[in-house]
Amino acid sequence: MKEKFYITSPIYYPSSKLTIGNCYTTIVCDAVARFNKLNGKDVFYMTGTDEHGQKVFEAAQKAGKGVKQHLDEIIIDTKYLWKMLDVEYDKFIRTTDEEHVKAVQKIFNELYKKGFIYKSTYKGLYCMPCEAFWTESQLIDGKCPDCGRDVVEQEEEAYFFKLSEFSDKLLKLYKDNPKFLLPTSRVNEMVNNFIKPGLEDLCVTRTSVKWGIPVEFDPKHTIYVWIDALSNYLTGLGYLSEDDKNFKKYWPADIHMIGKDIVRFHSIIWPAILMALDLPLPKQIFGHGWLMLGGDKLSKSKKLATIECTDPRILVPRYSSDAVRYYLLREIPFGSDGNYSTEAFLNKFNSDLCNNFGNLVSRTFSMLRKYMNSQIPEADFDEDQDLKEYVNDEKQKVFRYMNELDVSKALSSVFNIFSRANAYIEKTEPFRLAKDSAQANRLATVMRNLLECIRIGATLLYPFLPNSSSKVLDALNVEKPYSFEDLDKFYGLKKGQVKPLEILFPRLDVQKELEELAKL
Ligand code: ME8
Repeated sequence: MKEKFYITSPIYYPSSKLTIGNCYTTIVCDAVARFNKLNGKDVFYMTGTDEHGQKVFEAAQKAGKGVKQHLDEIIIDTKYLWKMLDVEYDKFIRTTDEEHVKAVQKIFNELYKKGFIYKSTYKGLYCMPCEAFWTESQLIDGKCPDCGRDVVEQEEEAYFFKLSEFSDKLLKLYKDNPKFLLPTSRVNEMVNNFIKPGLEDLCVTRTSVKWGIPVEFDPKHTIYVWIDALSNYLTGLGYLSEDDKNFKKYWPADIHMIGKDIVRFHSIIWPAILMALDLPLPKQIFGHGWLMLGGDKLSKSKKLATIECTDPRILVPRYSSDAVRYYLLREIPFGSDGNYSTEAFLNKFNSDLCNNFGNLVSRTFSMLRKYMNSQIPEADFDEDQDLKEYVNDEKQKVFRYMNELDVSKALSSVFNIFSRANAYIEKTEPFRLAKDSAQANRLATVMRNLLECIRIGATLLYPFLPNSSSKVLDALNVEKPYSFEDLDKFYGLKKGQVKPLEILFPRLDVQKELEELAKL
């Protein structure tokens, strides 16, 4: 039986303005999910939308639409965006789904019955855009520590979750499971900023917010975002529903991938809720960095000070989904922030996708057509061991980095294979060998080795850039579903003729593109 692997991205607040910064989490998850599939695991990847709260309600009113209609339109748009970016999920959960709503009510009842939820009065400082309450000490210069906007004082009857009871259990959790929260710097942040100063009980209902899931036994209260939102990871698997086979099969999650802004909710509140429910905890929470623009987080609610183009709906049709995926996956280093600039995006397109990967494939295919009528040749299997060792080493590195979720370095190792193969062309000069009939065997070996480098590189690349890599693999007659098992041996191509292949990444005139994008 295959080993199961359950990975989740955060469920997004509904917005038709998702930027490529927002797309980052989902694309990383897609790459990690695909990687594990090729590695023989039974993968379940879930994403979705977080649809309750005052902000959503107000946005619908502003648009002059019913909330449900407003949301349905955005969700169509979001799903279209994931399709554009070649994101393949196994389930798209909406927190307005009936199954989710019912299960969240049951979760709330259960926590109440077990004595982890009680009724009291809440007085606090509330940030409306972030839908978060803050204590005085958490504010920065009197403003919301997350978004820097004003907070307002609010008081109301509310239910509370006894988060304060979980400090020791959480400290023990981090200590016993050093890989529970990654990168490890985030653990210090949680311990020093939140747990050591003392966890306060958490307000988990609102009476002022009508667009939310009502508490079943006290319906003037709606369940406040985080119990509702976090529970999606369970309810999307059918937890507490008639059909809970996915829950039984996939829970606990192997990875919750999230941005660093929501680490507190995932590594403090979420494990506390699960402990209270007596459920197993996720194995790992990974808080990645942000994509920044001119020193600020790239976000849908902030106005852009520059004319940078960050809209995937413009970038994908113009430059391909793989170009956008490549930039994001390469640009955000492990756990830190990365920068976005249109110019860097276009330059990377030219240097890595066009000059390295694209050029290797097109040179090799064109030489093969000229010298061998596109037939895959036999090789002298003993020659060029250094090339094979290099490819094997980089392949191992890809596995090691992916195991640590260092996606950027993994992708960089895949591209090292292409660089090495390009250097192999320079060194062996197949165009010279072709002129000398005495070198026919050597030419065959060189061409076969190049094709195998491309096969291995493209298979490793598939989780990251599924579109162009599958075009290449298809041209090499490698059939789907791809598998990393096929990479155990350097020689894996079947005899036959390669198919013609279009130019994968046509070279861009950066200056011209910048001017045209500015016009858009
Ligand atoms: O937080 N770079 O939703 P959300 C990288 N609904 N990641 C970014 C980013 C950037 N510039 N901007 C946003 C929520 N993100 C909640 C989640 S989960 C139970 C509930 C990431 O739409 C952000 O860090 O505000 C988060 O992981 C994701 O986009 C969704 O953000």
